[in-house]
Amino acid sequence: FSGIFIISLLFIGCDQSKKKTEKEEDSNTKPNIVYIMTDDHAAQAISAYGHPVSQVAPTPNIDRIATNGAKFLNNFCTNSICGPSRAVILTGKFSHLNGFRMNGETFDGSQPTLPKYLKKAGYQTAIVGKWHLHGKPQGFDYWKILNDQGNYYNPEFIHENDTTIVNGYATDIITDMGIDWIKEKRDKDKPFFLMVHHKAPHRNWMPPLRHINTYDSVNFPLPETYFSTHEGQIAAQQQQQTIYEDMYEGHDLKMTVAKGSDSLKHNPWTSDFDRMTPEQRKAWNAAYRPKNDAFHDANLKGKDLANWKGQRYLRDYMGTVAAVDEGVGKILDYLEEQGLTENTIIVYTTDQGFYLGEKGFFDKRFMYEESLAMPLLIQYPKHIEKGTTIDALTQNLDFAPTFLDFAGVEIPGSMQGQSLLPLLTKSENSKDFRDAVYYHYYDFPAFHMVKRHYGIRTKRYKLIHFYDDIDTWELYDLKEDPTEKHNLYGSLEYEKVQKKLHAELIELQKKYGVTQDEFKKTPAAKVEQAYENFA
Ligand code: SGN
Ligand code: CA
Repeated sequence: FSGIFIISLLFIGCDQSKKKTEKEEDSNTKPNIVYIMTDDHAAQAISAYGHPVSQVAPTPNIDRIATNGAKFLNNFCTNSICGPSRAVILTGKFSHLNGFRMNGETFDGSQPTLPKYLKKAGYQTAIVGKWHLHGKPQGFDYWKILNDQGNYYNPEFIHENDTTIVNGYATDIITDMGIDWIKEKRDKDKPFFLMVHHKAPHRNWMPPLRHINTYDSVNFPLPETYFSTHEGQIAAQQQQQTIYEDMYEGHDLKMTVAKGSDSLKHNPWTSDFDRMTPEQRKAWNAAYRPKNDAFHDANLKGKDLANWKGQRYLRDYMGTVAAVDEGVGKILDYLEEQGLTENTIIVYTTDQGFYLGEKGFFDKRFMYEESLAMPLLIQYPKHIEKGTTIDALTQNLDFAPTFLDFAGVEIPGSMQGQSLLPLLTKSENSKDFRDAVYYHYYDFPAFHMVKRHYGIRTKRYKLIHFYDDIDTWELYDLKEDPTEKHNLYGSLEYEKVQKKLHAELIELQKKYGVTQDEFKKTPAAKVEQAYENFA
């Protein structure tokens, strides 16, 4: 008996020491992940993507990630709106499976998520900044989140049971919270996963005081589709997100009622300005007064006025981006100083694409290119070659499987995305990755009145079905018509393409488990009422 006992003790001993070495090895080799995500950052406003707007207002720090690692050229969201995109990122599942289809719903936090899987695999997990899924974050060792959408100046943060105002500028505060967590709050024996989620550059585009004049003398190129009349695009004709028609002149464009006054024109959400300290407000007014006075003197009308609004929008938007870029630089520098760069995957992305005047729009929601696209940059010197570009059709759906793959965690079969690791390490060719992506937007009737729609995008084509209070199809040949001006649906020349896309769309819906329940219509009276309410 005693012999057996001693032998088994020996075995247990061996086993334990083996486990320990494995664990030690794990924490040395498992990469840290710093995931920086902004809110509404158009790829057009990141200089690494080469768009003319960003060339006059570059983002040198964000570009460092592209230079040191990989840039995705065809990365898309599955549902172009804040909360839903975040839910897809956390779960690796489409909205119809994770249950969060539109803003305002509450995310079922009890479901399996990326941070929970990573935690189980020995990671320390944290999130700071925008959450917007309502309900408290689960699966994070540490969290401090903005209250709802958050504010640029002196924002409120929720932490466990407290809601407190933190004085300062949101982007700077969130950056510092992220660095502080890496520096002071984590368990340094474990690999870590940190999500840094900014409010910027979300509406109402309030730059920090240090950037309220940065782009005053820059003339941003407005897109050639700025005055589009959306021929053949009924849903686009009926949206309410046109810069020169739907932006609130006070709240969004910071326009004043008269020369010599600091009083804002239409400003339904006064809290964005009222929450500034008297000193902040004074500095703000001192900067905007001369610009607004000059505007009053110019007495602009028609297209000139619309162009002026486009410039004001872009100057403010890029002012908020400038602070994001500085924050990214600060995080990158800190990781470098600490010798953490080699073993840390650094990601820069945003929750969905955004319009900078294309088709006359701001906001997102549509399956058109600017809001479907999601910039994505990833560096990880150990495994990703500098200056890699990837043109595979990728999605936010792939983020969770990718991070799990890098962390050596088995990807759960229930996740619908694919790991991007083989693309990043060049063991898989872009052309073999995926033929088409599926998209489905639900948030109607709602702010901006973009109708429900779903569709398929391949490398070259896009087929969209707008439903609910209309029933229209749109087809684009992105090679011939990259700005999606010509709806080709029903054209003889594209008959075959159209048929094939319809068949592929049905296949994708089958593959991803989309049922008839997803295509519900809103009662007509409710839609009508909403057009009035949101106008
Ligand atoms: C707010 C914005 C809208 C925006 C939604 C959704 N208005 O309602 O313009 O479309 O959020 O944005 S605001 O003036 O109140 O900011 S999202 O990023 O949360 O999806
Ligand atoms: Ca957003």
